[in-house]
Amino acid sequence: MTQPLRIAMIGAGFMGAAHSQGWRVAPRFFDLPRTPEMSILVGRDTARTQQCADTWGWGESATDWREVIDRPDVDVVDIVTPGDTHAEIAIAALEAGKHVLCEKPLANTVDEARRMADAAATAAANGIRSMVGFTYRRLPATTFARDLIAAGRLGEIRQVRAEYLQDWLSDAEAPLTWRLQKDRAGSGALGDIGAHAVDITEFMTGQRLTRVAGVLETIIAERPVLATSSGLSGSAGAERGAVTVDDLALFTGRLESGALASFEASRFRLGRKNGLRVEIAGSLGSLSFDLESPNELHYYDATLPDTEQGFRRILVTEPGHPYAGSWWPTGHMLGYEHGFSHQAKDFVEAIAAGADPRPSFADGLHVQEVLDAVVRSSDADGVWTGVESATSVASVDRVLAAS
Ligand code: SOE
Repeated sequence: MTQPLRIAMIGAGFMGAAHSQGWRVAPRFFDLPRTPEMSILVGRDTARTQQCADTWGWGESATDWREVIDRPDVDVVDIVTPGDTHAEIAIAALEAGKHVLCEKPLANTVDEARRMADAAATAAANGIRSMVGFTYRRLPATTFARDLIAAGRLGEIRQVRAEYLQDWLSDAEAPLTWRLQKDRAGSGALGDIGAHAVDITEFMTGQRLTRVAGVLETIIAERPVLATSSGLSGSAGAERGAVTVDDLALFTGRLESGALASFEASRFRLGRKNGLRVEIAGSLGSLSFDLESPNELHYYDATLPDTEQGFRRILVTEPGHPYAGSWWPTGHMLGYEHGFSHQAKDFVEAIAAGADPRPSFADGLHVQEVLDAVVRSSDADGVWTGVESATSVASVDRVLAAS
């Protein structure tokens, strides 16, 4: 029997269901050094939270997160609430000595993210670990792409194109949920899905963005207001309210090496449902990934004779591919939910090993700084804008990696 790791999860929405699945399944497929125990689910509404706890497999439910993070029988706090609450909960949990997993984007503002990264650094000195939930890093295909690039198989990185395309807001009558309100969500497509595109680019290339130039657009300015006061769910009435975030973000960035990357985050690309696509071209080859076909990585090897060149579809389900060996026989596919199990596995392993996992809160802060630079660039009509402290964070990482 391994020592249990008792988890309290704050938040009971879509991400709550996804994280629950990750915690529940990870110990059944991976041989973990400590067993995650789904102890307490915290939500706002007593009856609904208990119902979610029963459905998802949590031991008990509660409505006061402050009380829960102070409980001695809680080791890990998993935060899956809207962005405006991340900083307060994460800092309090770290100060209470709990390991913290926080959904992306880390916060709604750079200031909040910086305070969170500072709290994480202080806690790390006392053996408390923290991590941000950029789960798409943890798919076999994306991790394998990172490994190929790190091994030099693409040569010098020359160009990146990263886009995250959805269409669920194309309907002008879709209601004004919290994701469309700046005070709750921080930003729109930029923070919700553009953050993934930024993180996956930096993860795969091993480089950070140093400058950006971009434009943000709100395509539908007003939407039907939800009947509930929270704006989280409920039916929409005749009243309309202002959308205060972007619907579409287009930007260009420069990586540390000087290579250019182009980004698009849209919830208006009709027909594209959850298309996180990344294409990276180097001097020796290219890689292409599309989340709508998550088990495939397309690899173009320019070192082959001209007559044999062409994109090769690699089915990333071999036992030798990252994470894949613990699941099904070759060719039996993984999907969206598996990233959450891999996230749970990696976090538990880091805690047990006494190691700081990635993406760290410092990584999350850096992504927040990129998003903030895009907003500042857009406000200034698209001028090139420096990503605050990119160099200092990058050099801190290099020091950590070397130690
Ligand atoms: C939004 O639609 C969303 O659920 C994001 O919030 C998630 O991070 C992304 O994985 C899928 O899309």
